[in-house]
Amino acid sequence: MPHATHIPQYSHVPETKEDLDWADLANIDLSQYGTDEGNARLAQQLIEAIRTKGFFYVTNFGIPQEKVDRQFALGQAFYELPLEEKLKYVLDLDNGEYNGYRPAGRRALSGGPKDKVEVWNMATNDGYITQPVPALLKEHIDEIETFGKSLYEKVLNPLNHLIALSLELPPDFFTKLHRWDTHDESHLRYMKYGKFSPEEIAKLDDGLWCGGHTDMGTITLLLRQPVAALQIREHETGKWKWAKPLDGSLTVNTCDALSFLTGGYIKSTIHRVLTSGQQVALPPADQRHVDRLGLLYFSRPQNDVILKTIDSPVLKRAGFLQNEFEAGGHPVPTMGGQYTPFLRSKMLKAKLTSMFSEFTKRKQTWQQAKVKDHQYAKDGEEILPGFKGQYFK
Ligand SMILES: O=C(O)CCC(=O)C(=O)O
Ligand SMILES: [Fe+2]
Repeated sequence: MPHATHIPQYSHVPETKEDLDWADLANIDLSQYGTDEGNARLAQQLIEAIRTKGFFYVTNFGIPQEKVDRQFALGQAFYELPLEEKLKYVLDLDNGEYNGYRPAGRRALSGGPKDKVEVWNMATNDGYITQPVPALLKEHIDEIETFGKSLYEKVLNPLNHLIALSLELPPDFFTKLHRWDTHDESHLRYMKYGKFSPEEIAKLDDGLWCGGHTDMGTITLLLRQPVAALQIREHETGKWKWAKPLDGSLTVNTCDALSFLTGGYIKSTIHRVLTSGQQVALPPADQRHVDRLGLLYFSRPQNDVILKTIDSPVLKRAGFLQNEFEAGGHPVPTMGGQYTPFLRSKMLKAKLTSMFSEFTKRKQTWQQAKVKDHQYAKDGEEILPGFKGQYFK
């Protein structure tokens, strides 16, 4: 048997000592989950958190920190592979393909420098990672799949259950739209934000690693990230606040599909990631010298889910009866996925892809577009009739 590559341990940088304007987020303590009384209390707390701030913490979710840190270690080892090796896993990014490697430098930031964000997505679409992966990760594929599945079972299923309760729906309403062994576009991600040199920092006009945006699926899970750079825009006040890393927690936000399905009662949360620049904010000085490694799970409903407003007594009472597709009299898309015809002609391929793909693929194509001169060039472009791709400031 070949010798498995040694994966060095990952050590997180210390948290910043700066006193930033932190968001005050609710904590969904899953040790209270499982009894009728506990579930009712958590469901109430959760829907309030979702509707006021859009972000919340989850704690006591039953995955030990060593398992989380092993994933950070694997992510670190992946990013240390030679660039030529990583480039073997680049996809057809221009046509919205997602699961694989996205190199840094696809977009110019305002002021000139190119972005330094690298992304490695692993699809768990039918319960297994089926895409090509480098040998380094192949050796650990069971461990990676088990980790993804544990987030699905221990965090996503309970949260989906609690959201259903808060909307007075059957308890399995949302879990049925997210079966582990059915095709969807959920994925686990290792993400790297490379640091900028002081000279590059001086050139940047705004300090965004990634502009204000919303995510596409149901819920995004962010494993505790000690480098302060994530900011959220509170629904209540419209103010940008820093997300503080809380020990042993996940930072969680709600996304586009959940907003469509609830006619906007649950909003897709706006958030952004700061780098270093003059106009927006400087990241804490004590963390400016490090690369920021991220570990995230993006949960999405199955591809055949139609994104129409669901029938819930709570939504009816509150008057949330139509999403933007329905209100505008537009066709309601499905969550949709990977329609990519095998064609030589790039132009024909792009045209057919855009004609037949539904929500996910269309938004991915918009989001991944190469941008030469400014990162907001695609702001406001129509992705589907009734829905625009937007960057929020
Ligand atoms: O890295 C983070 O803190 C958040 C990343 C993010 O918002 C995204 O990739 O959609
Ligand atoms: Fe995001």
